[in-house]
Amino acid sequence: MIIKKFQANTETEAIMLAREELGRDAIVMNIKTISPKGIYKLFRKPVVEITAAVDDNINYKTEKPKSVNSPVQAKKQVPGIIYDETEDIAQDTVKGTEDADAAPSVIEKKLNDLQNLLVKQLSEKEAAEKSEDKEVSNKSLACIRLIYNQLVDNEVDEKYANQIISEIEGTLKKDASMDNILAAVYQKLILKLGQPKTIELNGKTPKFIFVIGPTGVGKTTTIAKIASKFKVEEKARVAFVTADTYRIAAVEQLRTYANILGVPLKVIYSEEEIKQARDDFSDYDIVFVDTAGRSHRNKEHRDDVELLINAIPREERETYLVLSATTKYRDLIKITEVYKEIADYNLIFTKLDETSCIGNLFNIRMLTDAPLSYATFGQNVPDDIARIDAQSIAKQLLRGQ
Ligand SMILES: Nc1nc2c(ncn2[C@@H]2O[C@H](COP(=O)(O)OP(=O)(O)OP(=O)(O)O)[C@@H](O)[C@H]2O)c(=O)[nH]1
Ligand SMILES: [Mg+2]
Repeated sequence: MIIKKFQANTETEAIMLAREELGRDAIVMNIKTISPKGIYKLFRKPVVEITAAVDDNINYKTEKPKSVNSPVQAKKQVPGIIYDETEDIAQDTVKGTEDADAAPSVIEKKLNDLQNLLVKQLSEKEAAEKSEDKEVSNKSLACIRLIYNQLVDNEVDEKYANQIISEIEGTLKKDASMDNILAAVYQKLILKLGQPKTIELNGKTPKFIFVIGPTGVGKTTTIAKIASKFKVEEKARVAFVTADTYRIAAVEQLRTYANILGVPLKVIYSEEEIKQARDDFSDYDIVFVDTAGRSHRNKEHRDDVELLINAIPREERETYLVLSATTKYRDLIKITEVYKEIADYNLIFTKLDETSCIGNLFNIRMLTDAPLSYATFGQNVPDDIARIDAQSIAKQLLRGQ
């Protein structure tokens, strides 16, 4: 007798697999659903497992020639079989039966006894294995669930939370403790957040810093904060350019900051004028270019910004996309897509003081692969700004509200 287990997504598929290999006479001895264990519960669906058997001695006794597809040979050819080798158990018993007419009932009875015995043995063995690793995996799984929920509570996209969990899976021991799992997730988060990219004055100067982004997110205020640090702490020669000529108030806002800091300001209306500004400010270390916040859906505006950025050679400029941490995730996705067409950017997040959920910082970093740079957390110029610290973001993502 050959007894085998077959796994498939549905019972019908599993039976088809069994018949394919063992022939149409195969009988199904047991059917059960196997739920993935431990960490796999998060990612894999349950499968149906059937135990099927066929009595190859009946074939032997009736002297049917074994074809290429006979059960024994087919077994060696069909891949994907999970369980094997509890075969030929009934061979001796069946061989000893001389009377051909009596054979079916005797064989049937003995087979039934054997089937029952085997099914019992198999299920006892499985139950023992199950209870053994259940204790361990369930404990670790509970920790993973907790951390996963924490990330999602902090608005990390489920897609990315799942990605992190599946990536640490291979590195964890079967009986990993909460501390082990937390440490693995924390490290993964830090790696994914990456090294922050901030403005450095070590290349060719003047460096043009383009600040782009939607309306009212804090572009102008952020320029004032960063510029102030360079002017005061690094004693750098700083200049301002504004292309935000759509509103008088916008120019006046930057002029106010320029006056306070004692830096020159140029208002430009065209691509030619920014090229002129590049010549005029050739003695400066850093030139901040403020742009108008218009709807990212406005194509004409996007084209204007793109022309301005491209007027400055690539190696002389950096672009920073300013996003508010309070903006809805779905809108942030659209905004980042639109600006990706304009330039390669680094990410600045503002208004962190207005939200306790910073999952979007992580989500947008994952989505765009753009480096994170600064975060702002209040209206005070120049104090409420800092370079993004991956460790502190990772800690916040793992912390409860
Ligand atoms: N709470 C809070 N408010 C901020 C922050 N950054 C800027 N703001 C405020 O947001 C408002 C808009 O800031 P702006 O700097 O004018 O924004 P903008 O992106 O230049 O706006 P437009 O030029 O009109 O597109 C102001 O009231 C700022 O004080 C921040 O980190 N936290
Ligand atoms: Mg502005």
